[in-house]
Amino acid sequence: TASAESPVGTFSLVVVSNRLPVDHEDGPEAPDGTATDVWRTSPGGLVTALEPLMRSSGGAWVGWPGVADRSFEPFTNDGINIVPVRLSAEELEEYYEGFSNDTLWPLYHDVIAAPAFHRETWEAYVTVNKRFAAAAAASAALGATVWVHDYQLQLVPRMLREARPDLVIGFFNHIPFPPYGIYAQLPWRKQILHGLLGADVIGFQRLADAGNFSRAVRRLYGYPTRGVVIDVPTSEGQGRSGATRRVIAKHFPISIDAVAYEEMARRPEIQARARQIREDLGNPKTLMLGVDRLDYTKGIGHRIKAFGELLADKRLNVEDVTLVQVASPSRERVETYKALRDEIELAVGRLNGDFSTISHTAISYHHHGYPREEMVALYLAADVMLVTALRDGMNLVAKEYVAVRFDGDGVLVLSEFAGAADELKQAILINPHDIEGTKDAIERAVVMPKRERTRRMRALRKKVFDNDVAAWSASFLRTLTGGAAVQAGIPQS
Ligand code: GDG
Repeated sequence: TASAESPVGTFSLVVVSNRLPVDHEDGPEAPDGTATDVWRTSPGGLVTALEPLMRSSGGAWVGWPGVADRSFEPFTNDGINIVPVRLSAEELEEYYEGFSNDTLWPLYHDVIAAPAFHRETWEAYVTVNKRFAAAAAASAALGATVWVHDYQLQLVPRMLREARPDLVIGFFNHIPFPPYGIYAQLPWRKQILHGLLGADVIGFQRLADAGNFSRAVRRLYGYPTRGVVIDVPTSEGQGRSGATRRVIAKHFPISIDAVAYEEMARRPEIQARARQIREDLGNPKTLMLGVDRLDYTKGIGHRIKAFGELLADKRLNVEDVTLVQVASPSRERVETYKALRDEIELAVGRLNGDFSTISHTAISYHHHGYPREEMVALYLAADVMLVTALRDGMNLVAKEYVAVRFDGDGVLVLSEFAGAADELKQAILINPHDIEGTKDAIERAVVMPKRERTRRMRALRKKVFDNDVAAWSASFLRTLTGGAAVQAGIPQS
């Protein structure tokens, strides 16, 4: 039963994420002079994955609409019920840019950048998590399933459970969960675990992430864990009754809508665009590609260093090989990201200054976001895809490249520190910190014989098409609702 003071909503499935699947824009002025609202669907992977389910189950999506200091009433967009959560500009700075992106993000990515620990931003994180939890609780029907996403909302599962013990609560962490030695730095390490353990199922990208999480729970709370099951006392801290809840912490590697990517790649105009891209670059023998948000976790600097040394060593020639690097703008108000942009652009400028000729540019660098069609044309055009992340939850770019290559060609160079490496074992796997090893891998990719390319790509494509994003969400939800049924004593077939 729900506790007396919490209102109960009407939706049987509620998804909660920091950003809504729609972006707000100011529309034209209405005749009475008031501004109208225009909503555009942001076609992210998560929306694609959950759209059919949201429609068929009449689900609701709770999240921030992308503009600060504005309140919006719930509405329906494309058959999905949208519940906007208000954030002030100050909260955005403290909860989102501060605690989420300047504390948790670097901490969870192996402290590649130094995490900032500030008590004020933590307070804002708690306040905003409460607001998301309240909005989700008010939307969820009795006994509904609520699926909370990502590191910005780790306190929401517990807050929800306290308000609404009737709910089935899932959480999925899109980024890595760090080893205990790193996680332990967090001043609020116990509060975060307590927050997450409010869920029935906690999903991670990799087996290792789920293991790191369970280890942290054992170290900080001493709860017994058996495989994927953690026994959590129902009244933590007191627990004298000995009653426990079963929480599942397990890996569910996220994926993409592989068929949609392949379909796009088969469109004649996209193939024509791919040919045009190669031609505009002077038809290099080998086109290499990097596609990343401009983020220090993506190892863009390491990639550029390896490429520069290959040119300097004359193992590659600028007349033959071009690297296209798309670095899409990201978190531009966070200092570390401003510094990273300067660093990368300095490196690109130097490398081009040293190696480009009038007719051949070594790195074609683009600090832009592109339409999805253009990304697919770039994947199609690229002989070698470079994913050199220093740490990455999954890395969907690697899977998108594979899905697009219906021609069975193309070579993927993939960091073992990206979650995708657990599945995509037929890529050329690298340790991006090992510059010599990375150079060898890039050279190997450039000269790889066609037969080997095809053999590897066929195996990679099987992986990506077998575990697509629909399979991912189905598997998570099956575990979640199955798990709840087990707890309620419902026999499972
Ligand atoms: C987080 C985790 C995990 C990039 N630039 C453009 C563009 N993109 C698209 C890519 C891809 C997505 O953005 C990036 O996804 P990634 O998985 O590579 O990385 P994160 O953004 O860091 O995502 C990650 C993911 O969550 C899912 O759980 O895999 O590990 O860090 O889809 O194609 N798309 C367009 N224009 C661009 O310029 N249209």
